[in-house]
Amino acid sequence: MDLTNLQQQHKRVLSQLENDGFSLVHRLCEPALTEQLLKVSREIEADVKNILGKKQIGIGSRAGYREIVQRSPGRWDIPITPEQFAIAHQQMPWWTFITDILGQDAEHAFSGVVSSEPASPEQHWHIDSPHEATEHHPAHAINVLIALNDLPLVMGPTELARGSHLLTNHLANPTLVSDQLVYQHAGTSPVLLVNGACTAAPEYCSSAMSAGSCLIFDDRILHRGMANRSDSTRHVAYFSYRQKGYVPYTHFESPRSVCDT
Ligand SMILES: O=C(O)CCC(=O)C(=O)O
Repeated sequence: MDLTNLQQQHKRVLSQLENDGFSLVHRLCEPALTEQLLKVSREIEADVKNILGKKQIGIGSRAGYREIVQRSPGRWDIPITPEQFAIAHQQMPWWTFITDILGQDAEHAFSGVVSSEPASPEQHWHIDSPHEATEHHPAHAINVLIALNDLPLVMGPTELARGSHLLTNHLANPTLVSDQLVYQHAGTSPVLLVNGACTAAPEYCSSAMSAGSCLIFDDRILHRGMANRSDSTRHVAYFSYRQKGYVPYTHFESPRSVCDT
């Protein structure tokens, strides 16, 4: 891509993130980077699941372990550090989006892989962190999801509710309950955000992703992983960044380790 196209793409991504709450950037990662993320993800996932063995694991952050959380049935979240992935954020193709939104001093919050097994159902709609103030502020945290394989609709890519980051503010809308937005709750949906108002509910958006494509989104947007109706496991790596000083608190809440006896 030449410089002008790159600059236009950059502006488009920033504007979509502000207005829609997300942007899908096709093939942002080179194949070598995508393969490296997939290789490390597979190795660490195999090790963790091997140690987990037949230990009990429920659904959600509090019912999991430090090394693995089952986000919804058959959907496994395994934290992997940048060091384990052998990457430096500053060299990642998404890094300038992160610093333009969160500031030059943006910090890494979490990273890892989410793998959804064949037949894993769709998740309930949720946000990853709640608004922090009554008035709308720019994003305090941004997620980057990277498709590690080609991800057709049948494998269940992430679905988002366009513009819902502007509507999930429980401090401005007393009908919303923060915990029901953050923790997956059957009653949460895009329609709930406009209950009683004359505006249309946010549009549901999901797209097939080719390997290396990145879905970048505001932590406060309503989203969910879709059902995997294929016969292969779906792997997406994620990197989550926060504004300096913002402390996320709901992602990995269990103090226990798979290594505990
Ligand atoms: O699997 C996905 O596509 C999204 C997963 C997710 O949002 C979550 O588990 O919190």
